[in-house]
Amino acid sequence: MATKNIHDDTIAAISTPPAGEGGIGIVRLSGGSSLSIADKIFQIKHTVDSQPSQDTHNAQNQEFSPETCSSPERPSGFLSHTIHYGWIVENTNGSSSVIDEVLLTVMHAPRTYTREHIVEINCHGGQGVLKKILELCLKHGARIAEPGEFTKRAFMNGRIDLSQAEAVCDLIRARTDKAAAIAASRIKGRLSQKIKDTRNKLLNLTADMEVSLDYSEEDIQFSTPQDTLNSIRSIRTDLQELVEASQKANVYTDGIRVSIIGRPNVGKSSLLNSILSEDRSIVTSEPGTTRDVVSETFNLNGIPVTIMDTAGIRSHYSSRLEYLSSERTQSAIEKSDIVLFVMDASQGASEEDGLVTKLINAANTEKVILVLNKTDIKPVTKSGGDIFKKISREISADCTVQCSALSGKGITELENAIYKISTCPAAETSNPPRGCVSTGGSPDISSSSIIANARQVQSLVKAAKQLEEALSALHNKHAPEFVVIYVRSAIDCLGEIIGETTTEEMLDLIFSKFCVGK
Ligand SMILES: Nc1nc2c(ncn2[C@@H]2O[C@H](COP(=O)(O)OP(=O)(O)OP(=O)(O)O)[C@@H](O)[C@H]2O)c(=O)[nH]1
Ligand SMILES: [Mg+2]
Repeated sequence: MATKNIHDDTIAAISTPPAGEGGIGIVRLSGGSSLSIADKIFQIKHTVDSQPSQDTHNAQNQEFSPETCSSPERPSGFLSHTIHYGWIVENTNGSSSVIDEVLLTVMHAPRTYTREHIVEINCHGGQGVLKKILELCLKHGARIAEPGEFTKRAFMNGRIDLSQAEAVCDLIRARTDKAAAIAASRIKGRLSQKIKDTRNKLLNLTADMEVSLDYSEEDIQFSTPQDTLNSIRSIRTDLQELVEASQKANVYTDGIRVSIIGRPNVGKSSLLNSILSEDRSIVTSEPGTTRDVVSETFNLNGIPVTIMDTAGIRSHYSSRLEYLSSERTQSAIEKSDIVLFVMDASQGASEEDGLVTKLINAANTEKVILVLNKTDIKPVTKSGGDIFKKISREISADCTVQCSALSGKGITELENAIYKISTCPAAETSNPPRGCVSTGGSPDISSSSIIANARQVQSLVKAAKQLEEALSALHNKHAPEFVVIYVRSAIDCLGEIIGETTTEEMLDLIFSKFCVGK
């Protein structure tokens, strides 16, 4: 069954992870020639003992057409949405050799992921087999798929809109259950529906305003300026609430980066190991053990946290290696959403701690936690506490946590502090820093939540801003034509979210982030 949407070229890719071994691997074909390509490489197996026939070359040169569909032995003759057991064979010079024993699924357009004919070959999961089967598909006329091209076709063929397509990528990339729940809600189309409804309301509003403009001479009033103002205000508030809820939730999808900074030997690597409950970074009693950035990602109540242990900050470099290490530490600070400034509570402040303070202030770091480590050796005294309080003020620390990386005391409090700061109120900005989200507290995330991703939030913010302009034009009694221009612009911004008004470059950028085979 062909539809006008089927692309002329058929694409193929390995849809399972591109490295390593797995029990099963999948090669996927999509496009008008999927079935005829499958005809040339698949041989059905009727019994467990049967071997592939040596005479498959007759089937080879036949293109897929309704006439060749009739054979129940060949993929082009299989019923749609059926799965078949057989061999993948390679025919060369009249003889055939077996590549793998497989299950082949046939799905006819348009009831497929891409709305094109799809063939999926479930083979064994070794890279050698997968690459060989892909190579055979290419040899018989398929072209290698670009990243995200199957999903791009689903979008281009109208099966899903852009926000749902992006959600597929977000779901694959989700590192925690909460991130997965957010992506799942977008795949279901809840965000799309909300955006479509809001756009429709604005379209009706502009239609109303334009008609009243056309009949302005005739004293027919379709909606009063006050009605228009109320409607725009309510939609703008709605969009702002969506922006806020999304910013609050996106820390669960985007994650945060936390760096551990301090002078040598204060226990930075010990802290990393204690947080990860793993012997990840080398710890010795010699100052200067860590030379490079050691990073790892862990799940903090649903937030993917990438934590970075760094080389200690020194006042002098005695080697080029130490200098290069310090450059990496600085770059880690700059990449961080939260900095953990670690000090040795048993020793108090030193000249090098002052350098760390300067570095943190120079980097204009958003969030800092002062960590007073080694409290098992000596608890923080009143006079020591005053020094630490002064430092805390100097770096505008969000909080101070006392702990012992050695005994584990205070580590849970430190994790709680990181979590709390990650979900803290953000400054009102159109492009908030990663990891800093809005209006405090853990958001209630489920597959029914409506949450926009960072790109979509930008479009929502732009739309809300245009509505703001429309409101001020109405307030200032500007000509209705101006109001219409702003509202139309807001409609376009919302269109970017679902792909109604998205440019080709935007689409290329969005789909380039996908993995190959999806
Ligand atoms: N008593 C005690 N010792 C600690 C604690 N944390 C770290 N240490 C010890 O302090 C020494 C240095 O620890 P590291 O974790 O390597 O310190 P670092 O800050 O990573 O050091 P560099 O990589 O050299 O900058 C080691 O002997 C640790 O066992 C702690 O909480 N209490
Ligand atoms: Mg270290």
